[in-house]
Amino acid sequence: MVYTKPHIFKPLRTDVLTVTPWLAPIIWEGTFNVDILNEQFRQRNTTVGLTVFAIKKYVVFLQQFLETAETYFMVGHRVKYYIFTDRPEAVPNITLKEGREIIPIRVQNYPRWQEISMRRMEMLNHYAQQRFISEVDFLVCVDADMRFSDHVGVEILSTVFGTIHPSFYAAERQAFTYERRPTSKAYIPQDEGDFYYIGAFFGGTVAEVYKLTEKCHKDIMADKNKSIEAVWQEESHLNKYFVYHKPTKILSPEYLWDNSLGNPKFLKKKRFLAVPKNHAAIRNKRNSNLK
Ligand code: 5GW
Ligand code: MN
Repeated sequence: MVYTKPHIFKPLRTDVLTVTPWLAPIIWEGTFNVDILNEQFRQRNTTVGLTVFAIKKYVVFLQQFLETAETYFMVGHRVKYYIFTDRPEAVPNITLKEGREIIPIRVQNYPRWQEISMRRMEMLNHYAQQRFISEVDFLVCVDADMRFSDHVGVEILSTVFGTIHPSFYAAERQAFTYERRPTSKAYIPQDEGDFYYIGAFFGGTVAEVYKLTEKCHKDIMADKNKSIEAVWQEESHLNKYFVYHKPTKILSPEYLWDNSLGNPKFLKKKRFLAVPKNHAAIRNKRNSNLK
């Protein structure tokens, strides 16, 4: 394999932070050589599970989600798409590349949207133990109202990873929409926290995603017993988890962008984009924090 040698005096990016104070890489275009990484992960015959929930009307997002994933997600590697849905018959029948497979998983529906969103932690935790552990090496857990629009590959894989929320990459701590009520298990004090992570994209090894989803689910249930619900549901609990269990890799906003946020200079690629929703048609009510 032919590639340019790294150079101590030539940092690959000087406009953005590329490593955290705990020495986790932050993944930006220009900081990695995809050929070297592909070689490493192919040598181990890595299998990646991509989990997505499509409950009720959200099945409409699946076609574009899966078609764009076939073009951009983990190309050349083994992939299992785990589609959690109450309507397995509505999962589109798409021709997949070799080594890739769609696995619908029937799950129950919950009447409140907050519950649909939060219960993902419980279901991921259950299936991590039940089947993912014997079927894949890494899990990548994402929202359904998304489309891939550029390369998303093995550079994201690590023991446990989170993604910087595209609305908060430049924000100060006090502006992060962490849960600030001490009665909630998701509470984060004003002087703690590193980044504001988005609930729509996280992952890691099956063992680590098991631990993460178990803690988040237990804390969600503890809150429920005290009749409190964190301000941004499971995203608040994920942020709490990452304060005390630092991610081993962090994905830059290249990995979760929303075109309504414009085209900042530092953003060299838009890899995974929010699909604009007709909020009235797709759901009853909710104000997104992707604004
Ligand atoms: C329904 C109404 C309001 C909010 C969420 C839903 C909903 C979410 C649903 O009916 N079905 C469903 O499968 N979901 C799952 O939860 C999808 O995977 C969705 O991507 C995820 C998070 O909900 P989003 O995408 O509406 O949340 P935001 O914060 O990205 O707008
Ligand atoms: Mn979403």
